[in-house]
Amino acid sequence: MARRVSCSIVSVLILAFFFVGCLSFLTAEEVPLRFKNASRLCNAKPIVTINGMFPGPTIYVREGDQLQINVTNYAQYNMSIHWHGLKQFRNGWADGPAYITQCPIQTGHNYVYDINVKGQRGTLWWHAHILWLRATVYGEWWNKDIETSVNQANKLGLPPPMSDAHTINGKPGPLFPCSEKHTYAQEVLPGKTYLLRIVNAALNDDLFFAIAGHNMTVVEIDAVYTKPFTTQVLQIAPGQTTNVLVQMDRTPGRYFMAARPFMDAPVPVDNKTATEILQYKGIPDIIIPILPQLPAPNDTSFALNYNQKLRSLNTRQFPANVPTKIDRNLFVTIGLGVNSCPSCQNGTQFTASLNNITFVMPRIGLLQAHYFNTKGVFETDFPDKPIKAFDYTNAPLTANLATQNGNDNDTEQNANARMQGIAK
Ligand SMILES: [Cu+2]
Repeated sequence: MARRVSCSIVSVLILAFFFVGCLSFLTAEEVPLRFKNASRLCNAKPIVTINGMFPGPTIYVREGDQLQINVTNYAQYNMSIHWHGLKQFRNGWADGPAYITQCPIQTGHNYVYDINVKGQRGTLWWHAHILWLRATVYGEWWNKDIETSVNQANKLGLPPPMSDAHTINGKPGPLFPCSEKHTYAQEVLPGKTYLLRIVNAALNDDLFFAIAGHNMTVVEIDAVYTKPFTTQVLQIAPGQTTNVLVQMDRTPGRYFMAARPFMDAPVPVDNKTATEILQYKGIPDIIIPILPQLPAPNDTSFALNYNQKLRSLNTRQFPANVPTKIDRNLFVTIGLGVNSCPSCQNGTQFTASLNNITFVMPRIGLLQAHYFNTKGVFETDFPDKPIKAFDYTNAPLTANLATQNGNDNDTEQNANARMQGIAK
């Protein structure tokens, strides 16, 4: 049976946050739309909220449910909602990335996402999906308007500005200024085991996460059961989810949960520590919590070790059905190129690429172009391997780092301007 949820996007920027669990379904009540100022780190700014909430509401569904989510955009930016990690089997129209599977929802318009939840169980999440507007309900906070800052950085060819804080449940924790009253404390009962649903909602940062004094048993990642393993520290990539079991078996007290980025390349990241508090019932707020030990920000061996522990559960009930017959081999390198940019500060601009080809934002959704067989929107000759072989992993890279455009009909500046609603 279809279930219908109304979500209203409000305010200046957008934000969203949500989980799919295997619990019962809650119908979100429609909440009157309102612009909302959020304040963190002594700075207030307007942000987009969903149903007036920051972070947005949680949606609980059962496996097998069909969901209809009616998103109405009352913000002044065009945007869409991406249902991150939900497998949209032959259902691409409901996936949500703007200009990929749909045009963004314009201000004052709505779009109904029709989703079947099949073959997945655990935690997934949703968020706004257009450029850096996806930063709003995310796990990072910028004091300045992030859309403006990113546009300025792009014009100058500079890396995007670092965030001012990571957050946990929208809050940076008491290690930050003006954050005492914005600290999240989770009350727990001694002797119980809790399931924590953890989402890395940062834009680009891999994160370490730990709870002082407590081990975590990883049981599910990205809505797939894993072979359980116990660890003191999690590593979680942006967009990834991890469910863990935690036993409250320590001396009742207050313990910090903490998150900080992992970065072992020479790239500046916001390496401050976000915290929230695990608080045993009955323990007064005046007790100062203990901080967990996190690996050093550049601890490559921790990262390699941790990732080797990730295995699917692979039981008869939950098999890992990996296709073993290969029809066509693809070799795709993901990289950061450097293109010449005469108007940029250093005459160059960083450019993300696959097989040294840069994506250029199209004028209409790619799925739409595919469906209506519209020519000139995308090309179908993406190479099975990089056109020019190079040393893919070693530094320093001295070869020509320039990329090619995936679409000859447009410029990136035009595409960016269109996304901001400046050009049509
Ligand atoms: Cu996503």
